[in-house]
Amino acid sequence: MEVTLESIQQLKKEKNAVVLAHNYTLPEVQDAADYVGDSLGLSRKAAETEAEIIVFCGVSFMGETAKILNPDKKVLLPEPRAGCSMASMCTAPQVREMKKLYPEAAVVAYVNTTADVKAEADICCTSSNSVKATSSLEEKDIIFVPDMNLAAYTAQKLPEKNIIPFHGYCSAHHGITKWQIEDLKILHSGAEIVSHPECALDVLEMSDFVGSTEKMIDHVRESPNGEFIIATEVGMLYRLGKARPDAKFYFPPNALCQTIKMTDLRLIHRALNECKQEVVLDPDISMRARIPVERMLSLR
Ligand code: CIZ
Repeated sequence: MEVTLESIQQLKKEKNAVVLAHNYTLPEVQDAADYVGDSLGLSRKAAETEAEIIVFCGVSFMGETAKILNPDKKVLLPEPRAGCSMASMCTAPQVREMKKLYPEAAVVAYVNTTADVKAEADICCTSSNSVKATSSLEEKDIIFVPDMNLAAYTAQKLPEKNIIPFHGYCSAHHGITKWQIEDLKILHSGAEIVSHPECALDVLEMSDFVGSTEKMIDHVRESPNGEFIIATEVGMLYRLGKARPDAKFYFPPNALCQTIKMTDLRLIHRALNECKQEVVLDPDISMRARIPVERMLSLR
């Protein structure tokens, strides 16, 4: 049977399901989704939805976050092997060790973490609210996991805090070098440099704008410029192109997350049809992880 957007719309109606997709997913997946966005927007949508089934098109920590917020709903991850290399770099025992070393410190966990790691945190954050989440804590000492680049970006914005980073990173963003950006700038001297805070600090320092994927799209939409060097995962081209069909976008050649591209229309159809590939979490971990996720969502 041919899988079409129409057949997915039909299944969504029959099953009372909503499809959420990250900005890096394949264009066909974004077209099938009810909402496409960054981690914060997706978490908010997951928390608000009335649908009985959430189909999460992204990587496993995103599906887990939706399940943490909706323990009584079915959350389906169409491709359960779609992991996040950064999330798998940091384990709960490692965070507990850091807590022992810095007993006075509070823990900020980027949402790109497993549920077990979130369960160890005082607050979660995304790339769009890491500064707000960190500054909402009374403690001066902050253990920040797992992304050392987001930690460095946040530390630069909050000199009053003592940020203790875990040494994790996103392979797609950490692999973007300032030399690649400089080369692109030589070729396209009028282009604005728009970067994601998972990039290394030397890339951020040469950027005209830094923000989460959704903030990058908002920035590009509003900018009078017609050319942009984009330091994030190449899947963003689809939304950027829709936001600014008149503009030109240049990406570093290696900015690719393979696992987020594993989900396609066929897998979404199968997950919906068979109601399989459900995200299952330990209820105790899930309950503990919900506290820092909700604390983040309550930030205004
Ligand atoms: O969509 C983004 O900006 C990513 C990759 C993470 C986030 O925190 O939203």
